[in-house]
Amino acid sequence: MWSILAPSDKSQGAVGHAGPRRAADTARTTAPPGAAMTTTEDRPATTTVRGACPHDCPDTCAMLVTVEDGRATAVRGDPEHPFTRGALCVKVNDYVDRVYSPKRVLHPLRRTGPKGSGEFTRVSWDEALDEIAGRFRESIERHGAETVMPVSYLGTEGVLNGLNVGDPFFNRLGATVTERTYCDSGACTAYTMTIGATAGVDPESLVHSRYIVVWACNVVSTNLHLWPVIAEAQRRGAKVVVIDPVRHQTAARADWHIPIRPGSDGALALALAHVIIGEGLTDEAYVRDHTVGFEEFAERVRQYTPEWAEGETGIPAEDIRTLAREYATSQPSMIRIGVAVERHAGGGQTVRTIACLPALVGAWRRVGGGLLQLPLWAFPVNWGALMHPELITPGTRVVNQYLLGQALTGELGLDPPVTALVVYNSNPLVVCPEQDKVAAGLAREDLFTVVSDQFLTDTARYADLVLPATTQLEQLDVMFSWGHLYVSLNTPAVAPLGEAVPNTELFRRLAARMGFTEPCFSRTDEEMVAEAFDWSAPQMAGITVESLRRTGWARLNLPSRDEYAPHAEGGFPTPSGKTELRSSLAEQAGNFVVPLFRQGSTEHQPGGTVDPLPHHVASREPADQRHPLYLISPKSHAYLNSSAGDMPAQQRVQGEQTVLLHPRDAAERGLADGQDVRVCNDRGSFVARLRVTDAVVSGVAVCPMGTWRRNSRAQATVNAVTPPGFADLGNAPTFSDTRVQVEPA
Ligand SMILES: Nc1nc2c(c(=O)[nH]1)N[C@H]1C(S)=C(S)[C@@H](COP(=O)(O)OP(=O)(O)OC[C@H]3O[C@@H](n4cnc5c(=O)[nH]c(N)nc54)[C@H](O)[C@@H]3O)O[C@H]1N2
Ligand SMILES: Nc1nc2c(c(=O)[nH]1)N[C@H]1C(S)=C(S)[C@@H](COP(=O)(O)OP(=O)(O)OC[C@H]3O[C@@H](n4cnc5c(=O)[nH]c(N)nc54)[C@H](O)[C@@H]3O)O[C@H]1N2
Ligand code: SF4
Ligand SMILES: [Mo]
Repeated sequence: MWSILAPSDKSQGAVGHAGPRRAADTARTTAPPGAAMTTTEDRPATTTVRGACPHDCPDTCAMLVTVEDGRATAVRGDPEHPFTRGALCVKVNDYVDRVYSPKRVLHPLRRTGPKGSGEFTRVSWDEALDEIAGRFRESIERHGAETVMPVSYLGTEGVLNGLNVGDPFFNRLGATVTERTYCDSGACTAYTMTIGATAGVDPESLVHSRYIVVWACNVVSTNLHLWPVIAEAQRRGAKVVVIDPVRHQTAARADWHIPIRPGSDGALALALAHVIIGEGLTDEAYVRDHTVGFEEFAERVRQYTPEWAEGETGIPAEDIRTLAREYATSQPSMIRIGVAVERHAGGGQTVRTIACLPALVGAWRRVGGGLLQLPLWAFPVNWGALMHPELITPGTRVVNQYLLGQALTGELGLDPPVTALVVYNSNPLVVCPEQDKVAAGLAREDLFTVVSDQFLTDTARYADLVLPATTQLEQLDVMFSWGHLYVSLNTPAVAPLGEAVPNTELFRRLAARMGFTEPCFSRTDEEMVAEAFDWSAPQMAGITVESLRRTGWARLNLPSRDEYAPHAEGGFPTPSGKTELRSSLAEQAGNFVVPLFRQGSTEHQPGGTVDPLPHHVASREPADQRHPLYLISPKSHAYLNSSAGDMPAQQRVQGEQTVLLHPRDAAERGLADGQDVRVCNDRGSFVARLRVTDAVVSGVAVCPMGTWRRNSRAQATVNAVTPPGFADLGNAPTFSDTRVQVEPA
């Protein structure tokens, strides 16, 4: 039954337990001494090169790449890395097949057929760059530079080639600034308001937790290498609770699965606070010393009774009381939030409320207690040197790329309109809501579209020019992690295939063609590595580029997982230095997007008033007779977002696009397991294979995201029905605030 979200895959269970750890970095040296970072010459016939998985995944695995006579022949997880523990996942353990896939784009391509047809002819880099520069200049002359819009996300997560690699170029050009809030933006705003942009706990310290609440996260699929840590805690006696509308393979391994109605987590969190305070389960000293606003907070949550929350969540009031009591009294207790909690109208307040809970019960006091979400903030990344926000022309408009469909079809009323689009590190036709609008926009004859990718994605098929991008084995990069505390250096294992270039090189070439002379446009990759982090920060003590060249990775210089309790004595990076149950930032600044997702000044921040106390926000899309079912679209097990969605091995594991329904909902509609169904609402529809299972809460349809349109039955995937609205904080998406009907196809 659990194979529904984890189809027939044995490899995912292969992560072992940490073996003995070697202290000496030199014990891990495999690259020949003196091997240059960027050249692949002068290596013996068979070598092992140290790399790091490039994916937007919390695990950031340390990879060992076997290279024979200049060709990569295998990748494997580094057995010495305490988090990777020698195993990659089903998405990556055949990465070599991705690198050498016959589907790779290896040369610049110019469109010859209609947009979307996928008909292209090979052109030279010179021709491609000339055409881009010429078309940009034409468009800019006619409409002004804001007519150019970049779209990028986290196809690769490396500091060099990832989220910000194109920012200096587009800032200097004067292009529309895009806000990138797909993932965790609502949570980051909520944390900033509540506990500050803290790195939170060390994920490895969860072995010391006595109570672990996995709240909307399918760890075994999406954060695989955390599972052995949780399982170890479980063996040591911790209770593991999963709060999720789906009894997936992570829920199946928990001690207690609490099924919940999508979008109602805020109600649950408020009721937990109600019980904790009402029953006197708070850690009074911690609350007194390390929180602000307790009295008002207590007054606020008085109205949110478990009985009320039962109506919202579908969880029996008595279970809510039990959860509150156990969570408060089993110290140290830990909450691991997944992205799904932020993906509805009240997602921001939901995370705000959850972030208050550890302080109420004093969970931060001990190693293994607190909240786990984004250890990324522990890395001293030099964001400014990456983005160069000072190159933005003041007043330049900001458009959220979540609204791409509306931006391209004119619905947003942009003046000037977008007439030139550059996509890299992203596949918006699959990952963006309002898929039909995105497709209609991309089909515009007057839109000049450039896509840089490794593959001819659904989006790339609409491009006028496709530019070939290297894979991680062909490029230098340095990596932070949002799931552990190790920095890693990815040394290129092989020379770039064909004429593929790293994103860094792509933007050097574009900048040169546009005549940009600022020093940041001629930085080499090695120079960018040197700028990527503040190497003199205390966390980096003992770590240098040189040492990473030898070791591949290193733990940040922080206390060990057995000692690290970052907020035992408070010290939250909020204005008051405390957990702000009543948020001064919410009161003063209103709503905002953190700089990671939106570069530049505070201009055009969403703003508005935000109640400084946590509160309940109802779903935006209420049920109606035509669309009575909630739809959620969690991550696929075998794809990484849409990456690998066209790879045969992963397709075999994932199977075709599927929608899950509870037997009652299927029966009501006369639908049978295995039949093709249409999932629809007023925004669009898609066709999927029906799986009838009581693993999902009744009233909910579940369709994993990541399938490509062209590999689906009706050329449409789950984002054909998802809405464009923002959640209450951080302009987070509202993928989960979606209602649909399911009917025979
Ligand atoms: N295999 C795989 N791993 C991945 C990725 C991938 O695409 N595939 N993507 C990576 C990325 S970019 C990210 S952001 C992370 C995300 O990883 P997760 O945080 O795990 O995110 P999701 O898979 O979206 O959702 C997790 C769970 O939330 C549940 N859920 C949905 N709506 C609700 C709700 O309203 N309330 C509650 N309580 N639960 C709900 C879903 O059923 C699902 O089990 O995974 C990363 N890892
Ligand atoms: N319905 C629904 N929609 C979602 C989500 C959901 O849960 N449900 N999740 C959202 C989340 S959390 C996220 S993070 C986003 C993810 O959105 P994206 O980051 O856009 O994810 P991918 O679809 O994997 O697209 C990445 C693309 O970058 C390409 N790529 C990889 N490496 C490189 C490189 O080095 N250079 C270049 N030029 N290209 C490269 C890959 O081949 C791939 O086509 O999707 C969001 N969309
Ligand atoms: S996708 Fe995640 S789990 Fe898989 S190899 Fe990469 S970092 Fe590790
Ligand atoms: Mo994400």
